[in-house]
Amino acid sequence: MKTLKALIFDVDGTLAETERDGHLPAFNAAFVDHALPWVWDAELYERLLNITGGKERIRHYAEMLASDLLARADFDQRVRAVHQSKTAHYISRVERGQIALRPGIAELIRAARQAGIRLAIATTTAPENVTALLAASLAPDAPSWFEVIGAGDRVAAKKPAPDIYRWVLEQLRLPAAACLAIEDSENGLQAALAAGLACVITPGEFTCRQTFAGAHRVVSDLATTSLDDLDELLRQTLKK
Ligand code: XBP
Ligand code: MG
Repeated sequence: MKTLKALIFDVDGTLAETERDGHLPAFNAAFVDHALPWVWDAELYERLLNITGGKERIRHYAEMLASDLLARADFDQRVRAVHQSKTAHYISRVERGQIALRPGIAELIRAARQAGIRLAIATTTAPENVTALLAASLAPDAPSWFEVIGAGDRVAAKKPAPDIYRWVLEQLRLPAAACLAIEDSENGLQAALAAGLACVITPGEFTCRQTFAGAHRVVSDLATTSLDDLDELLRQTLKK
């Protein structure tokens, strides 16, 4: 009898290197669409990722470097418009098959389904980005494999706040002790821990320089992690 009843996956950086292959180029394409003289490179973007949420990230950048734009009465409306363009560019890249799942992700998800382990998503990205990625990179009906998809503006306080994980647990009607979170970042780890969840970290290209104090396991990827490994990890965690 497994202790583990549900796996709760983060999306960006965890399921796939979506920041490198999707969001960053999509932001830059949206800036061109909106005649903004901005170009985010990988070094800057790694820093900007400390701000979760694409709209919040654009606002933060404007607060740092574009006070003229910030002062405009229609600033919030412009941020939403830029973010909508960015989301369209991101989904277009996903649908063109430009984003592959990280090692072990598809196998673990399929094994969980076969074992009756429930699946959920807890992410900061927009929900349409999640369903597009799952359908394009896993299976056309993959979004339906996830009982709960907690995404984007579902909660006001984004990671590292625990709100999205707490919402997902409420929807699952499960205690944190029966679940395991899988994340790639310090923000995601803090959100999961604050929600009472054990958390496995698989650092990605933009988060491998972060520290993950409190993580229950840190592995480069999930290629050699089985469902039984995760069930045993949760059991050991609960004994402490
Ligand atoms: C990472 C994020 C998101 C993405 C961009 O989410 O912070 O904001 O960078 O997506 P995750 P949006 O919790 O999956 O790691 O522009 O849709 O916010
Ligand atoms: Mg992430």
